[in-house]
Amino acid sequence: MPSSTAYPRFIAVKALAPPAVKLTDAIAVEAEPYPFEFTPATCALLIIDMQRDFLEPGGFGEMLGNDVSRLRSTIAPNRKLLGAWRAHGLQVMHTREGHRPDLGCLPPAKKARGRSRTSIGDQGPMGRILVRGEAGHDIIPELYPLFGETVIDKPGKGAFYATDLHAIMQYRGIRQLIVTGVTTEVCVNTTVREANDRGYDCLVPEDCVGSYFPNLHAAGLEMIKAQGGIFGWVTHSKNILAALP
Ligand code: TIU
Repeated sequence: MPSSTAYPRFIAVKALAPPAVKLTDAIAVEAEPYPFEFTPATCALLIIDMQRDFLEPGGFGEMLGNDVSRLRSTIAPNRKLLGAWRAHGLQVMHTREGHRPDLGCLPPAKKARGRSRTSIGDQGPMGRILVRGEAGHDIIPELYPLFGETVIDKPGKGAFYATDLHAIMQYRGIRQLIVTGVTTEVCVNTTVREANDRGYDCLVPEDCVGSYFPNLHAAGLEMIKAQGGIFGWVTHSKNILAALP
């Protein structure tokens, strides 16, 4: 029999040692207006409306007269953050803005807004614009949801209005959100405000949200973090990645 000293006991003990920080521990992320403290196990990544209709030519975003290429810089940082959330087994949720094929959940005022030649529900190059089940309504392939990740179909700009998002968060014990996606001043901002009024803390990584308008993007972030974090916190995704165990 070899003596026990032949075994690399020290290395084995090191390998078995628990991580210094657990996913159920609170950690702090450098953010504005002050560090965001969160518990990864109860903090979901909520990716707003990264749909072909907003990020690709021929969809709703372009129909509104926007340069959709402006949103594409958000894809790579979102992929990185999503990869980290998945690797840690943390909760991921995606939203899609759109309407029932019968347009029953489309307010007539939203249909009429903008006075454009084509509007929501009309045929476009990626199918009927902003209609559930159409190619343009779906999430871009780069960030496509995995089986088991929650997808919230929302008729409005906010992810809580006329959806079961709040109930799902309650059932799963989600208390904080990292909110990313498009657009900063419209659906991201509305969702952060709705979450804030329901008692949730929201952290927005500035490189993972985007707008067709740089000035509104900046203002959208400013509004979230102003007045001591009136709606939430703003950071860069590198700070979140650095803070994860
Ligand atoms: N138009 C615009 O900036 N945004 C939207 O209509 N929806 C979302 O922000 N998702």
